[in-house]
Amino acid sequence: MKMIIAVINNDDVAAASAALSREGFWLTKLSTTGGFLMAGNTTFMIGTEDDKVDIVIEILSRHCSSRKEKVTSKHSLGRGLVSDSVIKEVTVGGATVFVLSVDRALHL
Ligand code: 2BA
Repeated sequence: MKMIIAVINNDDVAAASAALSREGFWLTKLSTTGGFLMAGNTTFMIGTEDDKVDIVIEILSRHCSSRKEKVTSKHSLGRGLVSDSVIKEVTVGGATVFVLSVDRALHL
């Protein structure tokens, strides 16, 4: 069994979670904050069988698009920037996906 942890842009959450549920996957959604942009995003936890991991990744890639976001220093305080005039463009997502092995999964 695997645990897929996927950080998703909030704009893609509704479509991605609906598609996963439609395909029969179980998921938990956590409200999270990116450490760089300090903006809200959503982290999915999806427990599934090893042979279904690629299906999940395919669904996520279909519904999570990458986009450019402008970053001002106010959003980047975590990196120690101080000038209000600093504006930078970063490419955010699709989705950032981690696949972890699970030793045991129990529903008690
Ligand atoms: P944030 O940390 O807010 O990062 C948003 C975007 O800013 C990133 O997009 C990337 O384009 C840029 N970025 C992040 N850290 C940077 C740095 N140190 N220097 C330059 N640019 C940087 P994504 O890579 O698509 O990441 C989207 C969100 O996924 C992140 O939001 C974070 O919440 C999560 N994430 C990405 N990689 C991660 C990792 N290795 N571990 C944990 N969470 C991660």
